[in-house]
Amino acid sequence: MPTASTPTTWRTEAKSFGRLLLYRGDITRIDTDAVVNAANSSLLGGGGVDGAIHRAGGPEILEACRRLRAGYYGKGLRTGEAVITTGGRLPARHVVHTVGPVWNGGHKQEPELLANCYRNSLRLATENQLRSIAFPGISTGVYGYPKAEATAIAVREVRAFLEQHDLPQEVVFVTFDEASFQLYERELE
Ligand code: AR6
Repeated sequence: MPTASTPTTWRTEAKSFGRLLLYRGDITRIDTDAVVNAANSSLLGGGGVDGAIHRAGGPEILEACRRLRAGYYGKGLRTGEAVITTGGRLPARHVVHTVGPVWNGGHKQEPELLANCYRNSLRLATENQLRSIAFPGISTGVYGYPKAEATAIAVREVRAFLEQHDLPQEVVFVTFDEASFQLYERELE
């Protein structure tokens, strides 16, 4: 059966920086082993990337999130933590849900919490033997994290992790707009 969102030719369009790739487009169409969702602590959906992932992936993802809430994550997922579910009908087999910090001026541990999102998501990828994972710009939408700072943290954390781990082999940064793409490009070059 065809998936709701068929993968695009993203791979041929992505810009490659060794094990890091940069792609401008819709993360719900990327067929990496996992895509990361910029979720909220309820895990029960929202707008932005979260809404797009649940829409494209279908009800299986929400059911998996509800099961997590019924179990260990009864109080929800804390900022900086990450969990993994099925990808439902997405081209990606898994979704890693993480909760980014809400930007509050920068003195409420936002940088550490955002770094934790990347580290914990990558740790789940390693533990689940995933070869590839795609990240959106966590916290850079509704949560208001300044994009340049968030991009620097994302690239720094992913690079540091990959230096220490063979898996995931490949990490894709997915941006929606051209300005964000250029921020990543500058960090990666
Ligand atoms: N593909 C790739 N990037 C996207 C897509 C997409 N389909 N859609 C948006 N972006 P946001 P946050 C970019 O607001 O700031 C939700 O309601 C977007 O341009 O999705 O972490 C959750 O439930 C931006 O740069 O996530 C939470 O309540 C980035 O993805 C809250 O929003 C993140 O924007 C989380 O806010």
